[in-house]
Amino acid sequence: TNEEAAARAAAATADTGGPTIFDKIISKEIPSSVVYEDDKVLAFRDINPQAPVHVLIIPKVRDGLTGLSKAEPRHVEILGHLLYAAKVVAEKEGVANGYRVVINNGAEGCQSVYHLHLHVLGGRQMKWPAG
Ligand code: IU
Repeated sequence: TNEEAAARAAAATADTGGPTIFDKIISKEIPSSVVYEDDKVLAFRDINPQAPVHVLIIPKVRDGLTGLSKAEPRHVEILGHLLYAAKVVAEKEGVANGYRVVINNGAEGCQSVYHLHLHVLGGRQMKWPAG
């Protein structure tokens, strides 16, 4: 199934601390559909959307934040900034009535890109529990 394939893909990747595709998205070397941007964060449409609205929000400077599990006290400000940006993005995308914010962490959490990112999903009825 797609679900199993996604889980396998995530498990096959590891947190090497090396550059990721998101560096090229930040530098605009790889084009993306930007929905929000400020000095600290970039929000762009997921290339493989799982809902009518599926936006990723990332810090422009990774600073060791390959994933949430690497968070240190110095990251508290950017973590709050990312979460606030999720609210702004949801409003901009017209889904403020209902949406989901997700952080996949680590292989078992289905993380596939090791540059911290929030998923903002909306535009359809979400299910609980998440898969
Ligand atoms: P994950 O939480 O690490 O699994 O999420 C990574 C997301 O990045 C996933 O939803 C991909 O579809 C998405 N993505 C992207 O938008 N553009 C890309 O070039 C690549 C992945 I590679």
